[in-house]
Amino acid sequence: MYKWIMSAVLTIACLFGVYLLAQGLPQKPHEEALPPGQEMLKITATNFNFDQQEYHVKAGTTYLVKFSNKLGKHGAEIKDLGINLTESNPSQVVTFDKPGTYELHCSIMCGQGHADMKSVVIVS
Ligand SMILES: [Cu+2]
Repeated sequence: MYKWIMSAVLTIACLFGVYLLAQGLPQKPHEEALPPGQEMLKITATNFNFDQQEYHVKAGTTYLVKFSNKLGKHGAEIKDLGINLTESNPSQVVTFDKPGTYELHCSIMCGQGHADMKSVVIVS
């Protein structure tokens, strides 16, 4: 008589299990999925600052440059290297060929602190 309840509960339990599996899994491969020889450079922006004053990268190495906003709406631009990352275009694969110091600045008019929102990327 209550057979349908059992199968309903079972179905819900199965769906929940699949949901948990789907939620838990994607995290890891994302971090590990860099091709061999490629490294990751993460740039995070908050209101009127990047998370580091200086980003250090190795010359001649290819990086997956990843940008994200923690607070506010910003962009990350390095004009000399042709890099312009925003929320809608948050990553780019870049090979830093030439050693040097490159200015990184915000590319989106974000407010009062915009003009001073600068860091440097040091390639050495
Ligand atoms: Cu800005």
